[in-house]
Amino acid sequence: MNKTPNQTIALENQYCAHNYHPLPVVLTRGEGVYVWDDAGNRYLDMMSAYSAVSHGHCHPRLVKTLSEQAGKLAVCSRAFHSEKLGAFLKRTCELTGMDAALPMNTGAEAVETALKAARKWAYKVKGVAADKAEIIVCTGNFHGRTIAIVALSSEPQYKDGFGPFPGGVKLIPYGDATALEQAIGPNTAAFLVEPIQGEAGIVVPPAGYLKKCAEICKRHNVLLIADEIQTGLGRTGKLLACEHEGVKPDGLILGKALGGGLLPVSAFLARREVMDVFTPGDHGSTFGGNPLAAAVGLEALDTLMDEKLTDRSAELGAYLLDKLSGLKSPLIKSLRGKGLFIGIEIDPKQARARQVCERLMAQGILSKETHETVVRLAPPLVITRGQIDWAVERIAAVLIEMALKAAS
Ligand code: PXG
Repeated sequence: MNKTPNQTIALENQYCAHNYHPLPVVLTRGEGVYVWDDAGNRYLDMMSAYSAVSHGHCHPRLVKTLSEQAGKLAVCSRAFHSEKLGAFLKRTCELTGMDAALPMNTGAEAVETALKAARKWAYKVKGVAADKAEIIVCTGNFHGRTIAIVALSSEPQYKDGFGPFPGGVKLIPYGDATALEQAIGPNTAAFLVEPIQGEAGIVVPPAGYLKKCAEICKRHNVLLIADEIQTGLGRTGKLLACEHEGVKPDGLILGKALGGGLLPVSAFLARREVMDVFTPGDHGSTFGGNPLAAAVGLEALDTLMDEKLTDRSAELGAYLLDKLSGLKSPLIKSLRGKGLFIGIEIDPKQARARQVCERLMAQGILSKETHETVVRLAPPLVITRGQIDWAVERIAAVLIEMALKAAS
């Protein structure tokens, strides 16, 4: 017998760790920008699994590649060569201007890879004394959830109860290039940064920030490593968000959309000199670069280019931001973003972002709050103008309804 939504949610609550606080909806199907719940209700997905579903749900071309490869050879480990890995990584490098890539699965694993590369580069190439290497990161950063990565976080909850942490971390304010220059010392290996901070609430740094950081890093022989797990692959209206400032980082981290919305596929990419610090046995992953991931990753990149999803993101993101700017709601404290990567900051005196998301859900739009004050709008890049118009009408209605409630 089919379960009711409440039974399904209760089952998950009973058996799943309580490490998330999902909206009360049970999704069963997805196609393009839409997902459906178990009662058949349709929702416009304005969150895209934090940009993992940039291609839209179950893209037919990607599902075909996945199915064909799954029926041929799915997993064989890196103990052997496989047919598509070279082609996949060649395409990733060519599109991003990097020399070499190390394939992993989740974003956090690719960030870990970057940290290991940066440290080893510091010791073997830069000449930093053993165990002294430092990584500079920014307040508000989000790079994942492993112990080494939460050690980089400025968010107390991400660290609480998980110590002790590895050292060699310096935190500086985001958006402040002078702070970067002051923090750099002889032992600095790398500056790890998100070109736009996602989890912090779509925080766009001042214009010219990344460019200045790149110059400072170059001057001090420090690696600039861009975490583009969320901002990369078209999300902000350029293939890489670094391109908005003409910056080419020394190391680049990709994930999420690299798996075409079907699989966890990530990679750390870098200049040859950096990647060459890895020798056999230094680092790896059972599933990283498996045949299924390589086939889907390659097709995901080709689809992104063929469907001009980056241009769509630039054009439709500007369109969405413009329409939202016209709303003039007292609930909106600020609007920010680039491409289809937009945050609506809700005035906490008027409402909580979670309530806005709940009301949007009732109107057929799925989104997710960040840090209690920001509603994130990052739909699949295949969204159309008509679908944006539909969404903005509903967002407007929700904001009016909630403003009236707040005033009463
Ligand atoms: N870097 C950035 C910039 C991210 O947004 C990661 C690294 C980690 O990726 P994985 O694949 O390990 O999750 C992210 C992830 C969450 C959550 O609840 C994660 C992200 C965004 C919002 C919530 O874990 N982004």
